[in-house]
Amino acid sequence: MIVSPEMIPSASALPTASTSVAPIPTIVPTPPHIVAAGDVGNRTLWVVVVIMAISSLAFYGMAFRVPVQKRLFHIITAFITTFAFLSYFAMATGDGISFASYTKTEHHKKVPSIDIDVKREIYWARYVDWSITTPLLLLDLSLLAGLSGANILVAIVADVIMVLTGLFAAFGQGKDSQKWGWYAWGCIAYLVIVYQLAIGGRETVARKDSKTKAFYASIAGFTLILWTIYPIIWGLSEGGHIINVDSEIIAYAVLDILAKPVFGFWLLFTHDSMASTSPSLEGFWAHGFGEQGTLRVGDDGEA
Ligand code: RET
Repeated sequence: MIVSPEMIPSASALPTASTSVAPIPTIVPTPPHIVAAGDVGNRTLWVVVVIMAISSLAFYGMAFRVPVQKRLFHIITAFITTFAFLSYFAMATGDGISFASYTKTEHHKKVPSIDIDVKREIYWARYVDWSITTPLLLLDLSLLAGLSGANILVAIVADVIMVLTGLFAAFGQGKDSQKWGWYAWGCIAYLVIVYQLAIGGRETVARKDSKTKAFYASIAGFTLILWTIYPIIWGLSEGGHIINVDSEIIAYAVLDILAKPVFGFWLLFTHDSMASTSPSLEGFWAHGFGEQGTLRVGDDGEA
């Protein structure tokens, strides 16, 4: 459009600038509400650091008391508590912790409801620990039952999916349905593990001696009951924000002590007492590659 001089309004028609400035309403952003561990939680983390360290030393000690052919369970179990020691050390020192943000609506009777921004501590080191140690725990149980390689692989992959979906759920920034969606995938993966241990494991251990059968039934039963409590605690803490961070730490600490050191001592003492029936691993595990199997530089495979 072309503007002609007649179209410009006279000075009197223009709005006049006023000298008084009206007060500008100030918006003070309310800082987010922080949900973090207190003294009790921190002390609990340190207690578990010590328990995991002592158990690891004990398991390595037990490993050296048996011949290398009988050491597989000892080594796997000692690795489990070593990873747990490192993860608890990370959590107790303040590393391995991050924050997840969410909005909480507070309902009031007389005044309108208000939304509060909340930041809750998420102990991500837990998930790193679980992604390594729960497959190792499954390996212990699978080897005891004599599960096939194919079944072990399915159980371990399902386990890693369960832990990773739990991690995604814990950090989910989106809608609640998204978070519980991740959680649901984790629960489905957990059912795959239960199937492998309860159905597959029971079927294969049935071919073994009665002592091993009875032992597998008790230790796998103990494991399944214990593992089922983890998603419940998750639902009450990281998921539903019903219990505080200290209670979350204590609940996981009790479960972790039962699932790792108590499980480990039970497994290794029983295994050592059944030494005559436990398999002896020769070959690569005990001796490395022998003369015949060793590939030398320069070998071209021709006679
Ligand atoms: C999550 C949330 C997603 C759904 C499910 C879960 C299960 C976790 C379990 C953890 C076990 C941990 C152990 C640690 C040992 O120290 C990830 C909480 C099913 C079963 C045994």
